[in-house]
Amino acid sequence: MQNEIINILPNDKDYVIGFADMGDLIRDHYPFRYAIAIGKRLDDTIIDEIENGPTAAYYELYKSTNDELNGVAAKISRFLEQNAIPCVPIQSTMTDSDLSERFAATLRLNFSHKMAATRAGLGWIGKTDLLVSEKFGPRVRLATVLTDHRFEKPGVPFTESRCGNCNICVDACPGQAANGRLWKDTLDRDVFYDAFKCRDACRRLSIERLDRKIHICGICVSVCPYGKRSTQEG
Ligand code: B12
Repeated sequence: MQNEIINILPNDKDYVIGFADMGDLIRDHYPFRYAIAIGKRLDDTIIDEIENGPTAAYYELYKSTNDELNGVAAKISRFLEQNAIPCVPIQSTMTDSDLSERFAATLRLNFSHKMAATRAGLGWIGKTDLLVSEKFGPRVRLATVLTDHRFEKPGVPFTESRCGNCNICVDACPGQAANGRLWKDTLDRDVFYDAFKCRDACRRLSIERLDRKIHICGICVSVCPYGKRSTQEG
């Protein structure tokens, strides 16, 4: 079953996939225990160019990557359904129904793609709260499919950060959103990273550089040495 799912990916050069046992982590909101975490690599040339803030090319890449990921998640869901396995794809982006009062007050959705990715063994959470994948660093966008099918070979979860003393993303963040503490899976987001400061900086840079009232930045994605290392390795 896992190999058949892996074969649904368009290629293995630009994608990572992992299988997670979520235990009770999402039980309050979803009647599923297992997750398929999917990451799509972001184009290195475009990511290298956003070291000082977002560009029009990055905004286009953000939209096209969401579309591609949603398509892959839908394909995997169709395959599971054809095999009579209940599942639900979680979109890469937010939908209008996500924009609740609770979200406005917390900037938290009921589902975290990054949590599925760490549980699937794809990577850890960096100091500016990005999923740093072993293969492509933070240069990935994510989508997830939830299911109640128990996979034969789930990934080994990451439970702590591998960022060590590196503070490059912390120093580069235009919103000064992170305080440099290392993530582990018992540490809440708000202890090491301020999502509101991040959002304010995303908004300011999107207006200044793209003349749009959106929230994109990407500087932390661009400067991470793990992502740059994956560029050098091709
Ligand atoms: C709301 C949101 C925002 C908010 C708040 C961001 C935040 N970090 O919480 C704002 C507007 C600020 C924002 C900004 C950006 N965002 Co945004 N955003 C989201 C969204 C829609 C929900 C995030 C959420 O609910 N967070 C709530 C907290 C609690 O969860 P979390 O931060 O996701 O992860 C925590 C837990 O998962 C926990 N955890 C992880 N493993 C485990 C295991 C266990 C056992 C436990 C208990 C906990 C645990 O660790 C994390 C830190 O505490 C997600 C999509 C999604 N549904 O996941 C995208 C997402 C996080 N954003 C993304 C991106 C790329 C960005 C930007 C770079 C914008 C841009 N495109 O230019 C910036 C920078 C963000 C940053 N440095 O984190 C990507 C991140 C990809 C990656 N490699 O990590 C996501 C996943 C979208 C996607 N489909 O790929 N975003």
